[in-house]
Amino acid sequence: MSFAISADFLAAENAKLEAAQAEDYQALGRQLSRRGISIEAMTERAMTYAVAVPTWGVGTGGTRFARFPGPGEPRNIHDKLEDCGVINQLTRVTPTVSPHFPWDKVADYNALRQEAARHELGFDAVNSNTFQDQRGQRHSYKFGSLTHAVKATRMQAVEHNLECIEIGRQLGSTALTVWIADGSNFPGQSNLNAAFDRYMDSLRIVYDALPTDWLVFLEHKLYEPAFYSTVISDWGSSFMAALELGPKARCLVDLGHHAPNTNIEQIVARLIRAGKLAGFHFNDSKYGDDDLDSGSVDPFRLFLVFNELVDAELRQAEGFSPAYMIDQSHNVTDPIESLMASAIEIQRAFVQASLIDRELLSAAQDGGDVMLGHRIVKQAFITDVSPILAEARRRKGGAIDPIGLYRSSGYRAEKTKERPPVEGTSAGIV
Ligand SMILES: [Mn+2]
Repeated sequence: MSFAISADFLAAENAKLEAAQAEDYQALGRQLSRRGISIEAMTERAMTYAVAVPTWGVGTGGTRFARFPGPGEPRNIHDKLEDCGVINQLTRVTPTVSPHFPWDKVADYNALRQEAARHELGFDAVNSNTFQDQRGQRHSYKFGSLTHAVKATRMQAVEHNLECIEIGRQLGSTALTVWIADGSNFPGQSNLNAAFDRYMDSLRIVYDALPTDWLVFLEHKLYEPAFYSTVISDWGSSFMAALELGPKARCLVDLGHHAPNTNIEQIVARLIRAGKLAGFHFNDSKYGDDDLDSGSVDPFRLFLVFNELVDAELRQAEGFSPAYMIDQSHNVTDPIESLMASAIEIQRAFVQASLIDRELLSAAQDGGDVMLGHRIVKQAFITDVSPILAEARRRKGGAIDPIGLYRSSGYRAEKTKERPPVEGTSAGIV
């Protein structure tokens, strides 16, 4: 019998914090009331928010130089689901997982779906992997996959994506996320337009195989592992591809896949306007695709992205239905703690952006009152909505203090006993 955090333990830990939580919640409620905001409405709103956890995120990641495994790491998809279940049990904001193939391959996907349901989890977008060679693979992706110059290699990559759709269908997923590492390291290595044309040819086959209610998410990235050119390098290339493919193709924004200082919230606004925003891979960064914890380096940027999202939601922008996923690499922290902290920071940005009085902001913008417009946005950002988030968790049966509770539960120590270390776990960076 594997160790699980019991409902009794959770209730007992929460009981210790309930009085303080009630006090903080009431104080914030009075403050928000003076601003014409109902804390109850905000708490209910917080309770509706959800973000998917990547199955690859619960293992320790690594860099190009090394990987330092943590104790009690998940050894397979079954252990990963267990860890993802704990993240949702305590935060109540991550009810789905985003799986990755072939890393999460099993023989029976119906059984896997039921196993996830026992952890109160469902499946979000499935991710294909043509950025590394698998054992026994016929054609190598060293010089590309969906855009490879050799047709047989492209077709192998296409077949893998078709297989991912089939697996996803069995898991109850309705989207395929495609990120390719294809690109070049040297000027002259690749014909920039020919590579894009081949991408379109490959993606068209994948697109045509999508079930009616499915979407394909195209993920762009400006560099790494290719360091001179990337085939789908930016939102422009992604948008062009999605536009040519058709209504079931949308653009996925991984926050780390942009040059430093890029105005990501403006890209988000443009994609919303075009009805082409697929959703997000949330993470944070200082320099490049650092895959750090969401909200850990630049929480203001995360908030500004949500400012656009909440604006689009409230004005019911056409075709607006973004998928929210985390995509991080945890190298020096316990991945469960990092994912819980990140999910909470993402939910925080959602609630903060919801505090903005849209009519007042619009009036300030139209009236040329620059400082007022800025202050409205900034006031929402500096409001500490922690008591709302804690209350949303408490009401949904989660933990008032998820990381504190996780630590005192001894979960990791128990898993370390249950899970002897294995070679080559499938954790990484996407
Ligand atoms: Mn990503």
